[in-house]
Parts: sequence; C-alpha cells; structure tokens
Amino acid sequence: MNQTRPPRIFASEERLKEALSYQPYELALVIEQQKDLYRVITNEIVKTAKVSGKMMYQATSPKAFPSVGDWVMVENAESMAIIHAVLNRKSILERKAAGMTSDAQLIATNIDVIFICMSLNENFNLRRLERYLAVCWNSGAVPVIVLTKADLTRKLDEMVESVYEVAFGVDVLFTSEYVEPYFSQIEGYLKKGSAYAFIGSSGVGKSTLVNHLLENHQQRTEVVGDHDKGRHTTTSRGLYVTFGGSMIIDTPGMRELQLDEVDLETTFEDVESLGKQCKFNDCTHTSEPGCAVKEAISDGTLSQDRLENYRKLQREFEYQQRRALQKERKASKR
Ligand SMILES: Nc1nc2c(ncn2[C@@H]2O[C@H](COP(=O)(O)OP(=O)(O)OP(=O)(O)O)[C@@H](O)[C@H]2O)c(=O)[nH]1
Ligand SMILES: [Mg+2]
Ligand SMILES: [Zn+2]
Repeated sequence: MNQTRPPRIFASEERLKEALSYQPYELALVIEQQKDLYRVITNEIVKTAKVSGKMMYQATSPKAFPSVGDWVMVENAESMAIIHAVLNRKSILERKAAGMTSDAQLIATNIDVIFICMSLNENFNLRRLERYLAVCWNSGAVPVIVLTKADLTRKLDEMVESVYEVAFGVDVLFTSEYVEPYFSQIEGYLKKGSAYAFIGSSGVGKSTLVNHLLENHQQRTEVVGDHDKGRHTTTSRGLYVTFGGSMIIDTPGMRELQLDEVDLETTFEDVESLGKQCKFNDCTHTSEPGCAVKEAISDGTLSQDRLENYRKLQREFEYQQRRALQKERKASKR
C-alpha cells in the first residue's frame, strides 16, 4: 500500500508535559472539522476522529469541543480515533454573537500570529480592518496586517500610510501574486512549532498566499466553489503543516465579524489612555472642559479621524449588545 508519511508535528515542551497526564492516550493535532467529525494527525497517523461519549455528555458549551488548531488526546481505535480531551488553549479565535447566549463559533485555536488580509482594491476599508484587529487582540494571538494585490493600486504609499495610522505597533506587509519577492516577507515569520492563520474577506487572496507558502510542501488541494468564475472559494478551515514545522490555517472569507468582547482598549489604546486624563471621568470628549482628548486633537497628537473611528466602533459595539439583549428577551418570552 502506498502510505504517505504525514509531516512531523512539533508540540511544545509544555504541551508534551500536559499530555503525559493523559497517558495512554496519544497527542494529536486537529487539522480539519466537518460538523462532529474531525481530522487529526500525529507523527504516525492521519485519521478521522470523533469525540468520546463522555466528552460529548460533559460538554457545557460549544467551546468544550475541539476546533482546528487544538491539541487533543486520542485513542487510536480501529476505524476512527476517539478524542478524549482537549489540551489548554493558548489563544482562541472566535466569532461570537453578543449578549449572554453562547452561540460562539470557534474559528481556530492556538494561533500565534494572525495574518489579517485586506486587498488594495475596493476591499480596502480601514473601519473593517479595525474590527479585525480588535478581534485578533481579543483572541490572544498577535496580528500582522497583510495588504494584498499591491499590483492593483497606484496609491500604495498613501494606503500603507493610512493603515499605519490605525494599527499602532502592528507589522504591516504588502504582497502581490505577481511580484515574487513580496511573499518572502511572510515566509520570514514562519517558525517551527508556531501556528499562523489567514483571515479576511472572501477573495482577498488568502488561499493564494497559503498556497505560495506551501509550495513544494505537502498540501491537500481542494477545488471547490464557483468554478464558472474561476474562483476557488475556501469553504472550510484547514490546517496545513509545512515541512519546516509551521502550522498554517486557511479560513473561508468571513463576511462579518461579530463584535462581542471586542477589546476597544487594545485597539484604541491611545484614545483610551488620553480619556483617562480628562477632568471628568464620564467625559464624552465633545465640549467638556479639561478634555485631554480634545486637547490632543488641537495640538495634532491625535487625529480627528481616529477619534471618529473610535466612536464608530464604540457605537457599533453598543448596538450589537442592544440587539443581542432584544434577541434574548424575545427568546425568553417564548
Ligand atoms: N491582481 C491580483 N490578484 C490576486 C492576488 N492574489 C490573489 N489574487 C486573485 O484573487 C482571487 C481570489 O484569491 P483567493 O486566494 O482564492 O482568495 P481567498 O481570500 O482565499 O478567498 P476565499 O477563499 O473566498 O475567502 C484569485 O483569482 C487570485 O488569483 C494579487 O496579488 N494580485
Ligand atoms: Mg480561500
Ligand atoms: Zn474628554
């Protein structure tokens, strides 16, 4: 039989230690999920898996179930592997409806770096970028902004500059499918044993980047979606292990990210910390005396645009919360 050897996976010392307490189960990595079936790999096997009856029974929330990127403890049973435990998560990227109802959807776990992809054409939208950034900070992973399709703009410098303005302390890269060296910047990030995810709107070029990074590496290729348009729309999350030992997660374009638990403080650290210096602690930064935010705007250290964005995200966040509350009230009346 022609058995292809799976790429080696590299678990951290910490995980190997954690795994010891679950012996005799084996440590495995979840690379794919289709409803309640998973695909897991160890250094010896690639196998379909499902969670154990006990785990299913004890689960109190969707988060108790494995997700792409999870390290799990499996029993290598005859036909299918059985997942008995999910190891501690380093980071959790989730899409979540606001409010108390827990219809959280895990997108991926244990990601070290999230590449937020946005293309330099009509898709370019700084407000959306800010929302993505907030979601990233909230996940526990480090965001890196990747501006794709650099060949489609004549205003590259201007656009990159405007991104720097909303993304304090975040690396900003730009790439183009047609300008080869630009990809090597991303390659420079890949470390053995670390996990990377690509997120961003549909069609911005996430899979194109992932395929470049996996070139000459083992990869499951899939051709799905709208063939007529010549597009290969990614329909499910998938994790690929490079021979260098990095884990790369490609995701389907996410139309909208829900804004619950978004960390305004992290994304708008400058505005928030200025706000703390205002004379009144409920200052709305509009006409109050002793407003540090207004002062920063008049002396040019803070831009009016940025304050507007901050307000916009804040409003949006409040709106999401109200809407979720209404939904909950409706549900409880029934
Ligand atoms: N002009 C130009 N086109 C690109 C570039 N990168 C990707 N594309 C094209 O954009 C289209 C979409 O690319 P994908 O990589 O499938 O996009 P995606 O982000 O994975 O999309 P979803 O899977 O739907 O989320 C393809 O036709 C690519 O050839 C680029 O740098 N420049
Ligand atoms: Mg794709
Ligand atoms: Zn103020």
